[in-house]
Amino acid sequence: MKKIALINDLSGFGKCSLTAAIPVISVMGIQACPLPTAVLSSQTGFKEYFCDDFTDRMKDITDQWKKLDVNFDGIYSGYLADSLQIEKVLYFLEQFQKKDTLYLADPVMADHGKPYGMFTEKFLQGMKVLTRKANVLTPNLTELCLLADEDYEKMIGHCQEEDYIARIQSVSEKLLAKAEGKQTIVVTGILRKKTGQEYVGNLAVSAEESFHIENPYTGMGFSGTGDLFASVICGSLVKGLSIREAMEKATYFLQEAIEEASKENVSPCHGVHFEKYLSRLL
Ligand code: PXL
Repeated sequence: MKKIALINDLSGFGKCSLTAAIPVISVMGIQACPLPTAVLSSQTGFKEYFCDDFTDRMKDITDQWKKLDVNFDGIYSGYLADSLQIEKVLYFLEQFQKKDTLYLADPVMADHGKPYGMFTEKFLQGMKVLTRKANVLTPNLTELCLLADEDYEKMIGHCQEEDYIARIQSVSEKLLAKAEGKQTIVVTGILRKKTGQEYVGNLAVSAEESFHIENPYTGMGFSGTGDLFASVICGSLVKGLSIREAMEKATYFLQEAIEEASKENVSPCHGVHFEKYLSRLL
């Protein structure tokens, strides 16, 4: 059976990180091997939360796995609490990243132009190093701009223009040029208005191809949808699907769950009822 190492936190509420990745990877017929980076009462978007940081345990788990002599077909790293955790992931990659391992890095650090609590200049520099080692990157537009040293506010100033997606593509290409090997960048949650209707889309850019899939935007964003999206991409690519097939699968899985949560006014920090749609990934 194929295996994916999931380097992410375990949050009791918020349907994100490991509680999103484990069910998705499992239903896709792949063994999910969680390496928890922290255990939280809920994701950090809640007003208050308890967090038990696992930074010190990350190397211990990595070393024990090394002794087990296991191999991974995929490695997926998500939310990391600080730059020390980035170093622990780099150590994990030294042990387990082989030529044919698919490494997906989700550079979680900001959204809608605002950095998350863990963000520092040092964290960004660490994330730049980490993401260069990835085969696939899933930044949102804010994270793409941070990684490529571009001005996010200036970029979204062009959101009503014809060439908005082409502009995002050229920033992605700038980042691709800096990477060591072949990479695919999937820019997630791109919002734009066309003829009075708002759309949300994802743009995939690699050396070979570039394409953009978008759907009408419900006006609401929910905790964990980025993690669910990245999990489907990672599982699909490990199973040998193309990036286009992977993105179509992720959209088919999430679109209705997001529409339903928006209609039912689900509290955004609690996340969508993705459980009802897991069978779409079988
Ligand atoms: O969904 C990203 C994420 C994962 N884990 C934790 C978070 C967040 C986003 O805020 O707080 C703990």
